[in-house]
Amino acid sequence: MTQLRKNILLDTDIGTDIDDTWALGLLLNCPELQLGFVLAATGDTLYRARLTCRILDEIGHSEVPVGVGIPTDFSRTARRQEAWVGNYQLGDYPGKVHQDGIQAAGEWLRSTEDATVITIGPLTNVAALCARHPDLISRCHLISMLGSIARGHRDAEGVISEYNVCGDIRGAQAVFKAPWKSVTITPLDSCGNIILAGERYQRFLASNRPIPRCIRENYSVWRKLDAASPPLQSSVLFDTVAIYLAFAEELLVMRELCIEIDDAGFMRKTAAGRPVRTALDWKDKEAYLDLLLERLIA
Ligand SMILES: [Ca+2]
Repeated sequence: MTQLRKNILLDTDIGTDIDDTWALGLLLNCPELQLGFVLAATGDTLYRARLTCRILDEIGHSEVPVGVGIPTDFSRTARRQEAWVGNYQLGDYPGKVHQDGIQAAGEWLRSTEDATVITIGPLTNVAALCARHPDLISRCHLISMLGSIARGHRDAEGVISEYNVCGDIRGAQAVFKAPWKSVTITPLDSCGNIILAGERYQRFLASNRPIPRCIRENYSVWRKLDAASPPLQSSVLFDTVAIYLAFAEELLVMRELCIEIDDAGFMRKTAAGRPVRTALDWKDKEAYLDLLLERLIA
């Protein structure tokens, strides 16, 4: 029997760190997942929606509707892929574009069986969805790249207030209090050191498929604005792990933790917290890097 593909709503702050662009490419190449809606999150959400539309158009996926999410403080937005977006406007997208992305995302959730919401940015949009549609949220699963339990970036010991939490702490707290069917996260503990390098990166460079080509074009524009990034490997691909968790988790060490988010944006393990399926570490990180590469160039 063929398994049905999971229906996915992706909420993304694509266009600042480049890992969202890789995550979007990975998602579209996963046969287990059906991308049904993309919602642009945080900062200059119009720019992020234009970037999403141009990527989807370029790689032949303009069947996916795109929503402009709630704009927040633009000073948090580095428009690092703007040179690649160029003059591309929302009206150029052959697919559907929704100026009120929250409303349209709510309608999509209402008409979709057993949806999974994947969030890979600060949680302003998703908190608004929870406030407007608590009845819909109780039918959905949530998967997030979010937080830090015992480690920070690049396996550094110690807990930090992670970007997607501290980008909207109240939003993150509200999302954690909403009645999701299930909540699963990849904190920095598992996603903070995912890099394609060496032979894997060479194979990524050599692929002529539309998705790796589009990621490479964006990465070269992005990298010009990030002098710290080494030339012959990817940057850290945090958000790809949230995509992986939407169809498998056997390569990860998973634990059910009760988590609360405090007012400074730290995750605290406490009996009063919400149960969260948490990817704490890898059972086999090398196997994940192989899978990531094979999916990206498939
Ligand atoms: Ca992100």
